[in-house]
Amino acid sequence: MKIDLEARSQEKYGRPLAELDDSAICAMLEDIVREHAATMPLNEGKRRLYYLSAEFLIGRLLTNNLIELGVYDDVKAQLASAGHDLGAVEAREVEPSLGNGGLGRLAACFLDSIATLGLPGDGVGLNYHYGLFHQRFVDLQQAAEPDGWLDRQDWLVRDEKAYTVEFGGFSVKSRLYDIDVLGYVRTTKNRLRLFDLESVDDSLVPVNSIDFDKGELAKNLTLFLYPDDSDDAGRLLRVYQEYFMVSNAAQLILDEAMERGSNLHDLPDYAVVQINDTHPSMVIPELVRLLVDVHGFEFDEAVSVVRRMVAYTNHTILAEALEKWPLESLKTVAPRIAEIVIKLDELERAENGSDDAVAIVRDGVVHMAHMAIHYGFSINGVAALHTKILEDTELHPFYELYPEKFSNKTNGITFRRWIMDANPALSGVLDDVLGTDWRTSCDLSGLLAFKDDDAVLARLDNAKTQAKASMREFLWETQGVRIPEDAIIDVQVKRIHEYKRQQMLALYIIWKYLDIKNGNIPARPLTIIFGGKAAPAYTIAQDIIHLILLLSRWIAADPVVSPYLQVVMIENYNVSAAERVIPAADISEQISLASKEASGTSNMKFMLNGAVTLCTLDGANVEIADLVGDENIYTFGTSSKEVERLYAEHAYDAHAHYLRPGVKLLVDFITNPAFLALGNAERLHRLHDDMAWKDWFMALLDIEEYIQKKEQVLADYENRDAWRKKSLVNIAKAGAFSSDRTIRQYNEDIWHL
Ligand code: NBG
Repeated sequence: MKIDLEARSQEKYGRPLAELDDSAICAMLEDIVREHAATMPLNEGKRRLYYLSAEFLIGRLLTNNLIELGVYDDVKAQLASAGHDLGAVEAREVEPSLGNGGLGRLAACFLDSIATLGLPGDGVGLNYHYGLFHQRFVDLQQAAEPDGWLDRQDWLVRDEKAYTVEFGGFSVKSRLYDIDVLGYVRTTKNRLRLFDLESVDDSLVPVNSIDFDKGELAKNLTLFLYPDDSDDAGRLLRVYQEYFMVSNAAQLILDEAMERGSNLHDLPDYAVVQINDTHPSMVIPELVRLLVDVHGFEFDEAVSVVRRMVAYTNHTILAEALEKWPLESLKTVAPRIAEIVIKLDELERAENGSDDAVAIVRDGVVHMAHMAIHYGFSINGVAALHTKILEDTELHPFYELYPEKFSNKTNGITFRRWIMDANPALSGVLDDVLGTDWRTSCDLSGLLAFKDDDAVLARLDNAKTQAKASMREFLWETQGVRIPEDAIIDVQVKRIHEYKRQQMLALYIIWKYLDIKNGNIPARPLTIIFGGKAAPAYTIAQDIIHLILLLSRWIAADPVVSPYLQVVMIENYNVSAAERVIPAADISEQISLASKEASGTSNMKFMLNGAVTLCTLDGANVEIADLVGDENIYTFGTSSKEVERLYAEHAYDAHAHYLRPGVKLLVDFITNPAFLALGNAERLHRLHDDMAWKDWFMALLDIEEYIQKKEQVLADYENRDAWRKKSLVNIAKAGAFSSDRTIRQYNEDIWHL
């Protein structure tokens, strides 16, 4: 592809490139990419993958697409010679926040890899008008504001396909928008297909608030990703959204299969559906419904067709995230689907002679995961440990029924975004040292040969310095904070959740603060960076944010401690922020309570960018530890086996741990009078009492070992040569976590495209 920006500028704006502002250039580049993508043919193949997901956290697309098209360097150079900076141009693009965190970002990485491998496969989801809320900090607390993106985006292309979705008592018309998904240096593409409502009404969303009337379904169905589900109206709206998504998806799947020659009896030869977590699992009864009611199939045959084409990925063992909907809700939303679900339940009970433990409908509640396992042909976990826990414990009765359906597919990340786009300095060093093959193979193991090469180690170190400079600039511009140049950068960025234990890092900060106060002056400054949103209905998570913000302010105001310790909580952490912060990190905090983090994917991004991991043996951390070896990672904490035992036997006594002198001191700091005066006393008391009496995710169990480990990490950092080697080994071993590898495995074991 050849681009002449000067000519284009004249054509579009009638002005020379040098005179355009960043927004105009951004819009022009988006046009160029979109128009070019429109001419690219789709990946073809008899069997097509439909990756169904309620979330696609795609991030900004411009730079990424320029990289995929292989024109990034050229565009950058043309802009530079006209006095423009591509970085500043790219910052003009709005970021769609169509996801929460790992689950949605994984879906986006997967789309990138599916396209890069040239496989025929599209993402299917919803075109939310407002993504996850925009986070602001007001009075040291999280405030949630609507995050509209549609009116300022340039990628969605209207598709002529449209369907009718029948709900109980009314029906709606849908509208489809596509975003082209390009693969790395490929001439063919896939699409992300987002369904919207024809009759949606944006004016229902009040300015500055994410509260809205949940009653007017024909107008609000696609307004929000994750409407607050702490009340019945919100939960019901979720079911409406999910059914809207899968009904459209199922109609699209049948349509396209027939267009390509399927008689529907052979549908599994034409389509395979991957259900990303339980949100899209109603696609099973919906496909059955369409085959029976619209296409005249017998129920049994319809079921047998659907069984051969649906696969399910589980992303969590947390009960709160395994959806269970009241049968009554299904009856309200889609009565025919409720009928089919009941029949599927009866059929399963008859076939397996099985009991309530694995039932789809039990006590008036529909277990979505159970339906997906019985009627899907594959179920996978997202890291080795997670899959093992599913097989041995959480889903054990299902594993006994269908051992052949279970497999592991350890998550991955796309190297296009997470190193080529996010870390040009490091990418450049890798090109020089390894040649550019790694850009397609994602194999970085050649780096190991340079473990003792001072020149290469120095170059890697220099890339880290550049990444830190870029992050410092970003944090100054967007957050108004200055980071010391020589600070160790210690980062925990992810959704705020007690199981991820941001509160444990907060306790470490208190410990460190007191330690410095006691005269133990660190060798160099430590900057601890948090980023993440707390679900609006999740009170304790908001309390944790409050504590972090308060600690940040408290420490910044302390003249003795502040030169050595800094706490930063990034406002509105998102994919764009991640791209600036992750490359700069020295320490990657992956400190979830063992057994609770299904995989984690930021752990992989940090590793790829040369951070050293400080972690519990949870999720994919276990695999990282195996790969890099003991000397290149810091692990601590109670094992997942022991944690499972503590839960099973109700044997964890939070208060006993709290009463240990070293621990009590830290927890009680949260409610010291000066602190209470500066912050929100209600939040601080609640958080304190929760930790002292409940501590459901056992932060107090691991805190002492965590503090020790972290101090060891900081001491080891001072041995700069040894640390650089650790960093090199981490980068060299990260190839295992390329999502290209993950997608190859899905394809070989599950999809067979
Ligand atoms: C998340 C897990 C992460 C995992 C991602 C992607 C949900 C429900 N699950 O550990 O918490 O990395 O999924 O698999 O968001």
